Amino acid sequence: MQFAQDNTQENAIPRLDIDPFSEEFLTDPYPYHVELRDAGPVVWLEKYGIWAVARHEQVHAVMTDWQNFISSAGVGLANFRTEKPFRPPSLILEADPPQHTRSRAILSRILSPKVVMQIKADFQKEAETLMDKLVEQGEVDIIKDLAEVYPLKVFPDALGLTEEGRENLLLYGNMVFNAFGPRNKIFQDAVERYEPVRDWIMTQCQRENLRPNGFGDQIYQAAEGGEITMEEAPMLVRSFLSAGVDTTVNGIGNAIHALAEYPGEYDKLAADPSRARAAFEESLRYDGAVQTFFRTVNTDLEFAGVQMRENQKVLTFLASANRDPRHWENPEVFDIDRKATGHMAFGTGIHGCVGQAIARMEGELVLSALAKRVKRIEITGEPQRRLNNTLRSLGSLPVRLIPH
Ligand code: OVM
Repeated sequence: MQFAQDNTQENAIPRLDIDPFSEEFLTDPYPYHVELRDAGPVVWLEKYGIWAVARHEQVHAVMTDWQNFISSAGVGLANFRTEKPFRPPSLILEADPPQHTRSRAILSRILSPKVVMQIKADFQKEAETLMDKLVEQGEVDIIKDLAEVYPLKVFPDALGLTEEGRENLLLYGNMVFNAFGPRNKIFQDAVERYEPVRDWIMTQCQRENLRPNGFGDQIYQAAEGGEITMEEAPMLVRSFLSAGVDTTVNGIGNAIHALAEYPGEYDKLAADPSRARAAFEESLRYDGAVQTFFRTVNTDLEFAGVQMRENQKVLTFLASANRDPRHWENPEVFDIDRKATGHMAFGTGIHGCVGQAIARMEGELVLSALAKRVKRIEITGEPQRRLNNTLRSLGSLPVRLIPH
């Protein structure tokens, strides 16, 4: 690491040549997070000419200051003020107030904790049925047979999507989350695989393809009520398709991976399945699906002792904040008894995950169905990573499920 001797800065700025989108980093980001956090509260990443924050305090500070650290210029590496977005910007993720406020109000109503309670019975039935089948099989792939199957069933059902072609959502999500990073090989491969399903995705956002009164149709009802325009409705449905599947697929995959790697923690859960919610929460802290998001500096400002300039990009390491020893005790330990609240896996502030109630419910129901049936999880083969510029993702986790 080098320290710049810049007399205009009160403190020397740590300048690192780490590439957070390299294969080495994405394969195991956690040792790099230590380096980033220890270098300082804010660091400059030479390779991309961007700021980065990796400590809990600064990640939280950036995330809660939406006026200075804006989203409308994109929440990936690209700056929409100077570069063409790879797709029309999201009306909620890549927006600031007042546009963001309008979109957010609709989505928070559709995904409110009250609504989530009303669909819980359906989501639970699916989790229990699927787990019965997996335990019967005995030898399964947690990713391909469970983590990719469950969210791809329950969430599109709630949206009101047709049965046919739902697996296309995985290719779409994979591409969207890669697109927050640089135009590297990982991104190029994802775009290539998504290209054939591009039209299918946008077609699913049309009202005639959404079951009456499902989440998707409710967006159109909000448009009828004048909250947004009819042209904006399919774009908000697109947000469900972008953010609602890959996130929970990887959240569930990472949770069971952590439990399989910490048999002592799994024992606690298997002895008391009512701890499923706490176990899922801790897995979000320990190995969350969404690792990073960017913001854009709206106006020249000073932050944590450094002078930032309008239009500069700031990379926030959510998953590093979640293991910052300045905030957590023994952060490298997966401990389902810990109070994991305050983690950044869902972000925080006005852009904090609007679907977090439904995400938590999916995680809880899957872990609880597992714990009720399975005494022990044995990893039977090398877990395979699927590298993604934003998501912490496994492609395969072969296990044997030993029943009670
Ligand atoms: C969206 C969107 C896409 C990806 C992620 C996300 C985590 C939102 O299109 O609105 O939130």
